[in-house]
Amino acid sequence: MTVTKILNLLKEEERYQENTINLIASENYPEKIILQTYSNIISNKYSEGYPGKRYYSGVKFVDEIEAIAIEKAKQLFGAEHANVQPHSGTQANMAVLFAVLNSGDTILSADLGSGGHISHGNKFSFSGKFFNIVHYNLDESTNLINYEKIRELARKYKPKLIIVGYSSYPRKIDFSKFKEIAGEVNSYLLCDIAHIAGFVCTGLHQNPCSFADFVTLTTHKSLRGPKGGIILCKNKYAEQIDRMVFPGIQGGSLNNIIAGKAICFELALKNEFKKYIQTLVDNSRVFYQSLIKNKFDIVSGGSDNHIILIDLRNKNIDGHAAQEVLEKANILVNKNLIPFDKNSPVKPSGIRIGTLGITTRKFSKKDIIKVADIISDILNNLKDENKILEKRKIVEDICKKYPIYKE
Ligand code: DSN
Repeated sequence: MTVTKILNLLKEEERYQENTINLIASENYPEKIILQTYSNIISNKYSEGYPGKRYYSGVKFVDEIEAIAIEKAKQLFGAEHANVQPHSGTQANMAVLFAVLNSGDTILSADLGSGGHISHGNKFSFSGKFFNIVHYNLDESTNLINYEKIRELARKYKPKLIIVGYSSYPRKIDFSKFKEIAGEVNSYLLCDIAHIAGFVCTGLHQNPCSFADFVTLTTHKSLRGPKGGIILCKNKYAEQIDRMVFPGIQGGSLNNIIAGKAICFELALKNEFKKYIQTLVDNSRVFYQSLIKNKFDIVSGGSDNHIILIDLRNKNIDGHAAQEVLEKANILVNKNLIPFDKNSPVKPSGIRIGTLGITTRKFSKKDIIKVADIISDILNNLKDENKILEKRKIVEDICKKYPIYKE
C-alpha cells in the first residue's frame, strides 16, 4: 500500500514538474544521464576516506570515479585542490569554517537581506551559533555591494574569515576587491559561488580560485549537476579541508552523486555549456525588462546572472502571498527578503525569480515575455480565481511545448 502510494506520488511529481514553470533560482534540471547515476547500485557502497585511502574494501570503482570527479573539478575551475564529497553547499561551508576557525572567532559576511546565505552566520544556523558574526549590508541607495563600507568593517572588527557569496544578489561580484580587503586585515577569504558556479567556470564571471583561500559551490544550480556541494582550495589547505569533511562533519560519501558530479563537470567543460550560460543572461534581461514594463520594482534595476529580485512593496502584496497565488497558476517562485527589509523572512517584501529552469527547457523569448505578463496579471488581480485558473491553463499549454525530459 505504502509502496504503491509512494510510487504514485513520484509519478505525480514528474507530471507536476512537466506542467509547472519553475522559476526558483536555486533549482534546475540536470541531464538525464546525471539523473540515472542517482539510482545506480554504487550508492550501496560505503567508502569513508578518500581515493586510495579508504576504511572499507571493495571500492576500486568508487575510487576511480571520485578521482575523475576531483580532476575534472580542478580542471573546470582552475583549482589546486578539490573535495567533491560535501552533501550540500551548507556542508561545504561548514567544513571550511570548522577547518580554519575556533569557536568564537569573528566572521564578516553578508546578512540574509543583502542576499547572504544562512550558513554564512545566520543566528539559527551552526555558523551563527559557534562564531561571532559581523554582517555587512548592501549599499542603501544602489542595493549594490559597497566595497569601501566592507573594508571599514574589516578594519574595525579584524575578522578571521571574510565570506562573500550570495543567494539572491543579481549582480557581478568583484572577488578581487574582497581579496584585497582580506589581505589588508589578514583574514581568510571564502568565496561561496553556489549560484554563479556556471558563470565562473565558463569565464562569464570573475573566477576567485586563483586568489581566494577557499571556494565553495553547489553543483545543481547554474552548473546543472546533481544536488550537492564541493570545496576548492589551495594545496596548502588540502589536508585540513579533507580531514574536516571526513571524518570531521560527514560519514560515508554519496558515491552515486559523486558520479553525477563527475559527469556534470565534464559537460560544463564543453562549448555548448558556455552558450547555455550566455542564454541565461539573455533570458534574464528579457524577463526583467518585461517585468519593468509591467511596473515591477526590480532590486538593483536588473540582473547580470540568472537571478531577478522583485521588491513587491509597490504592488501591495508580500512575498509569501505572491508565492502562494502564483503556485495556484503552476508558476513556482520563492519569497525572499529584499535589502533592508522591514518584514520577516516568513512574510518578506520580495520574491526571487530565476531563469535556470526555463533556459534549460529552451523557452523562447516570446514565451518568457508571456510568463512575465502572466505573473503581472495574476499579482494585479489577486482575488480573481477565474483568472488564476485561466492563466494556469495557459501555463500548462506553454509547458507542453518544452518537455523537461523527452522520452
Ligand atoms: N536554498 C538555496 C537557495 O535557495 O539559494 C541555497 O541553499
